Amino acid sequence: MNLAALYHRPDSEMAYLVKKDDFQIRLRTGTNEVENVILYYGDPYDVTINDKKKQIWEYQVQEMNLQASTSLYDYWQLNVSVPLKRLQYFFKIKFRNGKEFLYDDRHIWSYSKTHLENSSGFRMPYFHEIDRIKTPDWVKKTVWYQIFPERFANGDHSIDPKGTLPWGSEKPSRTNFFGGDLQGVIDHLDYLEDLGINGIYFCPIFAAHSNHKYDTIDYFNIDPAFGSKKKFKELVDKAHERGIKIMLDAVFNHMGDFSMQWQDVIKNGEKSRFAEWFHINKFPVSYDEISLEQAENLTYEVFAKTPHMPKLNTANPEVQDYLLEIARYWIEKFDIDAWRLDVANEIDHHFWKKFYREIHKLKSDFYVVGEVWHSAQSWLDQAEFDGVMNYPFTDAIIDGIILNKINITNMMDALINNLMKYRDQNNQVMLNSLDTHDTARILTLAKGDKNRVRQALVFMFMLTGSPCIYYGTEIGMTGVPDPDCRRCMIWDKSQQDLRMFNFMKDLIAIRKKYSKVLNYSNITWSLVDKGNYSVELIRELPRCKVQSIFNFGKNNIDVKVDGKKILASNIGKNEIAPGGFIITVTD
Ligand code: ARE
Repeated sequence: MNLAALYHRPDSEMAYLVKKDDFQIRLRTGTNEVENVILYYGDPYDVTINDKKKQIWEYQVQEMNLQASTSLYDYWQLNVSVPLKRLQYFFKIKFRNGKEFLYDDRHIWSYSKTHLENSSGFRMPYFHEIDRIKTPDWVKKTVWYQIFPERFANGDHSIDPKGTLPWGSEKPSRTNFFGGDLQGVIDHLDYLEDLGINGIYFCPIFAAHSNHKYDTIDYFNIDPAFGSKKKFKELVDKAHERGIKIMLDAVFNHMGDFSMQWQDVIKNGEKSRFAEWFHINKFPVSYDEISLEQAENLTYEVFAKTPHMPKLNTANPEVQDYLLEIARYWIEKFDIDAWRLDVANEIDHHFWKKFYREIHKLKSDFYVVGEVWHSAQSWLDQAEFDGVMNYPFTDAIIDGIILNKINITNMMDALINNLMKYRDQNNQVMLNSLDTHDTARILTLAKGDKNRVRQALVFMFMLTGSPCIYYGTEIGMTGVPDPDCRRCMIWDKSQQDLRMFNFMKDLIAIRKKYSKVLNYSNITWSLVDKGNYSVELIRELPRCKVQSIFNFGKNNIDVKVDGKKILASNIGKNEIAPGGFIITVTD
């Protein structure tokens, strides 16, 4: 009996309000050790005085469900309604060896009448609706498409930067330009609408020096090589007409070194009115044409080791006001729907709390997603972001299905552990990708095995969270990590993988049509047969059950909802890969 594996924490992802009166409780136990868990719960003030003048708490009991299992832990879950907005509770845990234990706020002790009478329940003293974590519903129905603007399409050659190369004529480098712009995106909105995506996630579009624009010069203007504010307004309006939402990239951890603010610091040193906008350790700042190798000797803080990206001091009220003004400006003037927060994990919580509050005064259903490559509880628990770029999710699927670096048991463990770190409402709006502008493309990682890519995509689309396709994945583009993963989009149809395009189109249509079912957070994972690495994903829904069986050796993908086949993709015999999907939904 592994009592040390028992874990619960109130007012966290283990005990929280999902909806107004719907309280979800999770309990962790050692895997396969526990026969059942009974929840004792009720109103802390429901007490009677017995004949010995002792206060006896009156409670209800309900059995918890086994929600998910990993190699180490079982996760039990139960939703209870709490009309009185307060709750006291504890667990009675029956181990398979018959021993029973009470687990409450102060004890893990054997179950006995005495212990029951002297228990101290876990408490949720009062549920304030204002404290409940809320996330935008529309994101649960969104399939995103990530665009690296310089490489999507060149729609206006009159604004090509100096030295622009012919489209796709060379491999991308850290410094070359191909003239991608906003007109190019507008020209292809029909293409995107046909593909079926309903959200565009733009990498930075504000005035900046580089081809990636993460070294911002002016947050209040569109980069001249991309177009104008007028052109951006046209793009947003035309996207919204098509039901496509727009997410921009907020680069608030640092600015570019060609920005007016940093140039003033260079010129005026500590007398600069922006001296306190940055983290400067010594004046004059060591700055000239610094090579990366000299980055160690910088007298100011930067992003990573990049001298061209001086880090902003977001604890400075002036900087806060400046960044909040930017965030508000693009919402109020251009009606954008979401911000992706660059290097979100290196900016202070104090600023993000202010940011999230201010933004939602303008649009209550605005979507805020942080770039955090690791566990992100400290931001999501505090309602600083709605979700994060779910890289732990990405890496688990890549390592499990694409690279076979880990077996399916490890993959499921990683996915479940990641899921159990967050509340349902955060899990449902995670930004789920298989590749991005910072990573190798999925088809390159799969060494050209399109069947494997399709399986990974189906798996991703069947899971909780908002799927995001990196531009070009739908037509089979390849690329090793940045800058090679940022090649020019291929528009020559003869060079596009149209089979993959049609597959993606089907998959996106399914995801959108069945997003309520597929994004349902209450899922139970179980490993059907570790020997053959089969994994069964069961979603118990009010009206139907979603059963996804992943096992090796199959080579077709069938998706059925209520028994009706809605996606059949018989992967060609010559592409049989050690893996396949059968997704069936049975009544
Ligand atoms: C590029 C190369 C660098 C090179 C630099 C030289 O990637 O290796 O040293 O050029 O200039 C932007 C550009 C990049 C550029 C970078 C720096 O897009 O092309 O780098 O600026 O000039 C970590 C951070 C994460 C960050 C990545 C890049 O945690 O926030 O590194 N991602 C964002 C954007 C980037 C952008 C920036 C930040 C800067 O998405 O596109 O880069 O604004 C592990 C770690 C992660 C790490 C990840 C990638 O998984 O866990 O923390 O991400 O690897 O390295």
